Amino acid sequence: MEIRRRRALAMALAAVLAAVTVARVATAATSYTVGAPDGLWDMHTDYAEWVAARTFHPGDNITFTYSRELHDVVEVGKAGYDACSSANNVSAFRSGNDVVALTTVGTRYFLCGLTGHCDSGMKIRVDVVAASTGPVAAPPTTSAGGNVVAGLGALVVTHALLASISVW
Ligand SMILES: [Cu+2]
Repeated sequence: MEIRRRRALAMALAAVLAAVTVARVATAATSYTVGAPDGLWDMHTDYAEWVAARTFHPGDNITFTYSRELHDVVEVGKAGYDACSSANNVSAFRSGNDVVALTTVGTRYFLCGLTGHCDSGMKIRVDVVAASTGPVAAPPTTSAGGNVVAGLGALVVTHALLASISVW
């Protein structure tokens, strides 16, 4: 009984370690240059199309690259994004190479604060979603369940043996 328990514990630990390893691989940080490779932070790039082709996870970061004389970057809330208003901005950047960390799950809104630029489409909405763990985490769970079934099977056999012995 004691040996079986230790074995089950070891199997469970192995499953947890495997799951942790998979989770680390799945959450590897990615850096994106906004608009690249076909554009940048400018007046021509279709940002809705750009974000639609990518999936952003916590830990990733996005970099706005542009000429400081021509543009800037203002992070706003949804209302500011919809109205192209930077009046209640969350933060403002104007280095020309601004790295923004996407630390948590949620939606971030950015626009260019120069007059008319946001209205011309220079605005971007970034949805940060949790890294998927479903399909990749499934194998360890299945193997742990298999061990439980095997353990129960051994238990049933042991009981059957004991029963046959007591008959004798
Ligand atoms: Cu601009």
